[in-house]
Amino acid sequence: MEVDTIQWFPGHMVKARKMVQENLKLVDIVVELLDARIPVSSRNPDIDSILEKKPRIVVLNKADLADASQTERWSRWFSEEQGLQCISLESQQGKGIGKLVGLAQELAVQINSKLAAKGRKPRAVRMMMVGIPNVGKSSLINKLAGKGYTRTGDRPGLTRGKQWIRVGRGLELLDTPGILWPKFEDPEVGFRLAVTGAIKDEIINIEQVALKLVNYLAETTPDALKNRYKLEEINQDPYEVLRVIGAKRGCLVSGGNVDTFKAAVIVLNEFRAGKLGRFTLDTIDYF
Ligand SMILES: Nc1nc2c(ncn2[C@@H]2O[C@H](COP(=O)(O)OP(=O)(O)OP(=O)(O)O)[C@@H](O)[C@H]2O)c(=O)[nH]1
Ligand SMILES: [Mg+2]
Repeated sequence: MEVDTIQWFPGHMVKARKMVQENLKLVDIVVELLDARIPVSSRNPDIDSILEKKPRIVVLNKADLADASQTERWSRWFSEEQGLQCISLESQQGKGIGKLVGLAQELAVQINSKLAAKGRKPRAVRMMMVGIPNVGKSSLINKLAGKGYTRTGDRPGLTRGKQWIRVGRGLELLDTPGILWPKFEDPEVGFRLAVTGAIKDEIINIEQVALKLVNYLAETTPDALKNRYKLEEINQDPYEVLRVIGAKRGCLVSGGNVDTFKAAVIVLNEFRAGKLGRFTLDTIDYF
């Protein structure tokens, strides 16, 4: 995929960063939400300078869509090489939420014991979530705010106008997440963000992304492609592969030609929904 297939708005990046920095002042802990399929590509490249020394938990979300052993390796890499607490989650189903609350509560205890050492009273510890578009921030907030959790009202003073959700004893979550734009000028990163659904379909070239996906699958896991679309063999030309898939799925335009755009949409949507299997696109050799 060429760089110019994506329209890039640097203005958004600056605005989003400012907003995150404003909210950062109100919280004690940050949850950095990443897509388990692309733990590097879904990371804001300036994250360390934005968050500075704020205690942080890295969450690899959408673990249900990623390769399990890769997720395990990435988790260890984040904790062993980056010194960051890291867990994996499935926000949509709510799987693993307890782990997150548990970790945050451990941090809260540490934060309060530091306060106590300075002679200050314990207080609710607050956290916020940051992540790129579509990574699952709202899903995670909804799960955290769901049954058994209560939303706390506005508090005058310091946190004026902000809504907090009580997510555990002594722990509150800011209910507006911070959006951090990924860095998608790099064509490979752009492809990975597009194929996982982080960049709006309106601003990507869907057919080009699907062609690149077909190439990727043909190279790495041809059986996934063959099984899903009942292909005897995979043509070297990805465009031809799309045509065959389109024909099988009845994507035709007048004159009997195959609508490869429709075929591209099908392949992309099915890949994103995990119907071709579980994939980690940012892979790591870490044992
Ligand atoms: N398979 C799977 N899908 C998920 C998971 N978490 C979220 N999703 C889906 O991903 C999509 C985006 O989720 P949101 O929670 O809206 O993401 P967001 O980060 O709030 O997105 P923006 O508000 O646009 O920045 C939705 O279709 C969710 O259902 C997950 O763990 N697994
Ligand atoms: Mg959202």
